[in-house]
Amino acid sequence: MSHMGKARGYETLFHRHATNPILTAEDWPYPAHSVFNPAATRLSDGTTLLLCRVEDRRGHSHLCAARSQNGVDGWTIDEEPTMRPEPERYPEELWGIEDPRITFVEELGKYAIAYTAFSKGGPGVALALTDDFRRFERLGLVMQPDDKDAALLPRRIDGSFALLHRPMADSGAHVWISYSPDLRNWGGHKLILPARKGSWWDANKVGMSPPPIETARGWLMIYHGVRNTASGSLYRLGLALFALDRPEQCLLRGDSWIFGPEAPYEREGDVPNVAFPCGYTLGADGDTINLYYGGADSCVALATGSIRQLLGWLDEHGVAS
Ligand code: BMA
Repeated sequence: MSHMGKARGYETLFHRHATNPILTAEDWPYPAHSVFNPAATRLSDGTTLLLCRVEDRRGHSHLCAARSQNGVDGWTIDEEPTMRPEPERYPEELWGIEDPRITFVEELGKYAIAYTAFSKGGPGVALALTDDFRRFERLGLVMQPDDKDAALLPRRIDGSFALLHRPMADSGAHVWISYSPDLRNWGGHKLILPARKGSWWDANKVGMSPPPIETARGWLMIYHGVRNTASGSLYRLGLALFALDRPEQCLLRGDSWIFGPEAPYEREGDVPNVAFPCGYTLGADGDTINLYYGGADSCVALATGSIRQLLGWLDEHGVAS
C-alpha cells in the first residue's frame, strides 16, 4: 500500500481533485445512505448539474440533482428526490432507478437520460426526456433485462438515433449499439466492444462509462472493465475510439487501463475497489474533461484530464479491433 496513488511509472491521464470526495450522503438535505455514480451536464447558463444516484436504507435508488457554478463545490441539492421510481405506472422501476447518463439531443432540444430501471425481471435500460431536470417524460423500458450502462448519441446516424448499452449474455458482458427511428423501437443491434477474457484487466465485463465524447477524430469512449478476482471485482477505466459516422466501427482500443481505484474513497466503501463514472463536462478550452464518478458505490468524486492527451495515449497504446 505504500505506493497507493502513485503512477508507478505510468502516465497519469486523470488527476483526482484535491477535495475529493466532492459529495457524500452527509451533504444531503434528506435521509440518504449513499450518493454515487452521477450523470453530469453543463446547463446553458454554465451551471454544472449532477444527477446523482442516491440509495436509501431499503437499498433502492432514485436520482437527485445537485447544481454548482464551478462544478467542484457550493452545491445546491434538490430538497427532495428529483426523479423517483414510479413503479405504479412503470413496473420496471419497482426496485429503483440507477446510474443515469445524460445526452443533450439537439434535434429534440431536450436532454435524454438513459438509466437502469431495476425490475423484478432484473436491471434494464429506460429512457426519459427533460428540458429542466424538474419534469421528466418517460419513454419506458427500451432494452429488457439484463442490460445497463446505456447512453444515447447526441444526433442521428444515417437517420437513426443510436444507443450504446451493455446487455448480459451467456457469452459475456459486451458493449452493443442499437438504432431507432423514434427512440422507442430499437433494432440493428451490433456488438462493438467485447470483454477480453483471460488475464486482461477488462476480461470479465465491459460497459460504457460516461456518454461518448465527440472529437474530430471520432467518438471517444471511456469504458469500465471488470476483472473478477478471488476477493471481488475490480472496476477500472480504459479508452476506445469509434468512427464518427459509423459508431459501430472501433478505430482504436487501448491495451491498458488508465484509471483505477487507488484513493481510500475508491478502495473502501459499500463496494470496494470501484471507480465508476457516468458523466463528464468539458472545460471552456474544449479540451479539459471533468470526469464525475462514484467511489466504492459510496460517494461522488472528480478527476480532470485532457482530451488531446487521451487521444495521444490511444495512438500509442491502441490497436484497431
Ligand atoms: C455495476 C453497476 C454500478 C456499480 C458497480 C459496482 O454493475 O451496478 O452501479 O457501481 O456495479 O458495484
